[in-house]
Amino acid sequence: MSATLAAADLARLTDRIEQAQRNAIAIPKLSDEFPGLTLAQAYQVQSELRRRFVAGGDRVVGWKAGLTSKAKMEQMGVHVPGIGFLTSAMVRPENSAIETRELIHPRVECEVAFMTCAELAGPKCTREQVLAATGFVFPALEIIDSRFAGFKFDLESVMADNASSARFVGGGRARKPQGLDLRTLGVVMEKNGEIVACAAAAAVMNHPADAVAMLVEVLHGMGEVLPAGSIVLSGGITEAVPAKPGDSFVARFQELGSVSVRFA
Ligand code: OOG
Ligand code: MG
Repeated sequence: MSATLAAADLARLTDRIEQAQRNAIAIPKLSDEFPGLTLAQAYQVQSELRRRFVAGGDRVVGWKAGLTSKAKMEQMGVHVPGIGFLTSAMVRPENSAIETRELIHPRVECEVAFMTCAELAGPKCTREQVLAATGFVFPALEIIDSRFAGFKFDLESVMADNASSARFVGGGRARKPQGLDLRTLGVVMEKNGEIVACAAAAAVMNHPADAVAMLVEVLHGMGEVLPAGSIVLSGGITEAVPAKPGDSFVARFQELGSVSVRFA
């Protein structure tokens, strides 16, 4: 068990992330300023960020798993998955225009989203438990925006930065997971009408429900549970695609319909 951050360090590191996010100005990755930052300390920063947002009136509406596909891991050079929290301030309606100027260097990911109908908790969570606690799955686009210069980071820095969470959009058709094969579920991502990525959802840890199980286990380590009624993003199936003002994205999912977003 690594040492926890002293209160002054925790406040300083959390300030850095919060200011970078509020001002949409990139900062050096956190481990440059604080060498030796451990993963446990990084999650301590993330939890402090969450506490501040909730104190400011945001609601935690769910959680996300990140770096859960090989495509994402290779793209970012980080080969361990992690988690982040999702708040009411990050949700945008289907096909809405994302304010690009509020972000630093946004990228778009297509993901299978879960809506839970029972609590999930504990040190060991299985795919079967996740599926039994899932009310429905639906297609989502996540807009990530690393607060770090050049979108470059290590595992510790990115988890302190709430796994680059910025915005997300749900759409398509909600379906019960029973009767769907979430491994062979295909997705095609289009940017400005051209196909830019395609894959099957098994790219996410062989089964996207396994990413939710991983998330529950990491939450347990933080002393948290996944409440019923949580939205969970299971992680980008393909690599993330950069977005500029004027760009539009559509992810077309087999069985689940499509979800779209635009950038203003
Ligand atoms: C970290 C967040 C990754 C995903 O779906 O894999 C993520 C990043 O790549 O900036 O959200
Ligand atoms: Mg993601």
